[in-house]
Amino acid sequence: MKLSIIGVPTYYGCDNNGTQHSPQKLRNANVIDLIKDNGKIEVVDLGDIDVKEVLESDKFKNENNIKYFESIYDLNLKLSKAVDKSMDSSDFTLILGGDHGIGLGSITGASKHSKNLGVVWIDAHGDFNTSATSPSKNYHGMPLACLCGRGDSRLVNLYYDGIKINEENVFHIGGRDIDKGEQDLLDNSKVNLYDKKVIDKIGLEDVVNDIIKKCRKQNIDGIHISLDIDFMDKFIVEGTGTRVEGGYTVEDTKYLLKRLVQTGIVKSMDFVEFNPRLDVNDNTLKICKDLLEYFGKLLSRKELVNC
Ligand SMILES: [Mn+2]
Repeated sequence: MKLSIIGVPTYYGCDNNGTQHSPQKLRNANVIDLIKDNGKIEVVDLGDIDVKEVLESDKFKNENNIKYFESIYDLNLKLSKAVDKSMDSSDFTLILGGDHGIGLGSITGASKHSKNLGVVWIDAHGDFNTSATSPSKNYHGMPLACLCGRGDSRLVNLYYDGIKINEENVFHIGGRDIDKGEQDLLDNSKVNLYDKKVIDKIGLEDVVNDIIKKCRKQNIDGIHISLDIDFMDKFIVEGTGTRVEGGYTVEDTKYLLKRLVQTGIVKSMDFVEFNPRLDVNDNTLKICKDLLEYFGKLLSRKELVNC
């Protein structure tokens, strides 16, 4: 098992300084060794995407509806290529954000490596705004809609023309702070939405059972996980920019990762929205390390626990 890591040091999608330090903070905390699981996984660090700097005073230059548009377009294009290339030569590609706006590039790259890709988007927020509906104009609230072909046409057609993921192949878990405009869009889409209301009713176990059943029925042959750490409760993850109460635990997150990896078709994952500047006593750093170490163990043993 060879796993490649790509860092994306940016905060331009969330406009909350700090997330750009996440990849290096995680490397310095020895995350690569933790993922290796005592040498069972060969980890290759492909370094960071070169993020084009934009002055804060120029954040609306060239585009009124998406902050830092120029850099967001550029870094996602570079990331698409990097993930596409990485997946040619690795069994698994792990993308360390950065804010969640990088999901556009990572999934665009991953979409080249499955005939019928599924995306599991784990997040307190919908990330399904378009530049027209977004209240904040922060791109990290828009990438999922873009991937499904909605929103700014330059971003929708990034890397190659056309939609990157079929809506019925999107499984969104954990939503509990969804804007009105994006809720309307989601309600009129084929996205599979397992928001807090649904999870409270049926439980995480049946959520995953349903996702796995649909993946089989829809002949999904590859899964990309996009994990926003604000899926977890606001009192658990201090080191992230848009915390929401009523969230989930570290154990819940591990459970989702375990069940998904056990399908044997997860090929790539984003790990996003860790903001070291907002962290308190490295509490969130410790959670990130724990989750990534656990993830390495899952990957190295997945053939033993296939379901
Ligand atoms: Mn998100």
